[in-house]
Amino acid sequence: MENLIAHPLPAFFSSDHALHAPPVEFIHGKLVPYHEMPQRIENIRQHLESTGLIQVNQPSQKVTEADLLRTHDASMVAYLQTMSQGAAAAVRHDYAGYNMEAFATDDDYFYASVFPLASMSGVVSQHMQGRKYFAFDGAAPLGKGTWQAVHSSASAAWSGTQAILNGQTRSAYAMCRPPGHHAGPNFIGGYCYLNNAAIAAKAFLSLGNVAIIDIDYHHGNGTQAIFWDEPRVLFASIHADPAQEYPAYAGYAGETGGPGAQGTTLNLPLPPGTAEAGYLAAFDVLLARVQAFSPAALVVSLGFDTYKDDPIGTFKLDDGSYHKLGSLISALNLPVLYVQEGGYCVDALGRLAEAFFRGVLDC
Ligand code: Q9C
Ligand code: ZN
Repeated sequence: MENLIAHPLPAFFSSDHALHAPPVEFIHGKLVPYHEMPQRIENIRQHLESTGLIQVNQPSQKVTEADLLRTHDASMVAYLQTMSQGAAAAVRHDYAGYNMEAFATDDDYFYASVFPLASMSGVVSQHMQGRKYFAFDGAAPLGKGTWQAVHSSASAAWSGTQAILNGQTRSAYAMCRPPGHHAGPNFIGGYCYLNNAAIAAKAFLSLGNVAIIDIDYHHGNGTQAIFWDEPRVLFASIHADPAQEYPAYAGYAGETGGPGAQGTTLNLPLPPGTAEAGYLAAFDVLLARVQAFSPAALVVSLGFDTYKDDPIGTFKLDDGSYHKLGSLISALNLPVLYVQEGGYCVDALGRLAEAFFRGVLDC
């Protein structure tokens, strides 16, 4: 089947992502190759370009520090920059106060080493000489190219947002790598450093209320935290039950928003192993809530780690499921920024993205 697409979807992609390529992560007691690898987004780009479904642009604008600071604390942004510089300079001992140790591999990345408990905080801050710690897990190591890669990833989301706000397009695809939805106001983790979807949603507030649909396998704890007390942003997520899956501490159905924003967080956790029927039933609930919220714009945190062969997810979606999800979202008839999050069955990602965007574009 060879369809000519009259209006390819504008997509934003930076080759800077490849500057961030941690060698390993620690899962289930073993060091394994880092799942969030450069080939992920390269496969998606190459495959979608060959189908003609998207038109790839370099980010037209860099997101400014001022715009990053609408989403993240200044101390955290400075920390990302400092740690990348430190990795380049190879002065390890200086960074113990940030709770980061270099891991001895041929590629030098800092990995978080201790996860301080709330009850330890007095002791910790003294030993850290007033520095703050920012990593909530060991899955977001920092190397010399990390800052440039995450800044360019956020800039892809930013450029897509601006293209929509400028009226150049109604929808766009931010081909973000690294992903962002586990990064919060002042924390990193789960392969995420800057919250690309949140940065976009903040900018869309100039249009009115904004809804974020998060369909990554994992709960978007970072996005939820950023908008916890923001009544103008609905955060609606379907994900594996955090009682049994990462990130464990957030994503429960009882989390519905802060005192100033009751009912603007919707968590629909599903059991591990959920297949298409169960997923789509939850998606109906999510769509009804989005429609009731009447947003002016939509941000989709798009993960393909719900795929049946994903190496770290357990859901059982297939190509047809993604086509349906794309159609259902498109039928909302809203301006949409699609933001790439997870998905680790690397060889299938191009095909899954094709199925999803054929659903979106109805072709
Ligand atoms: N025992 C995204 O899909 N797993 N992130 C860490 C630690 C981290 C997934 C396991 C999974 C993060 C964007
Ligand atoms: Zn995920």
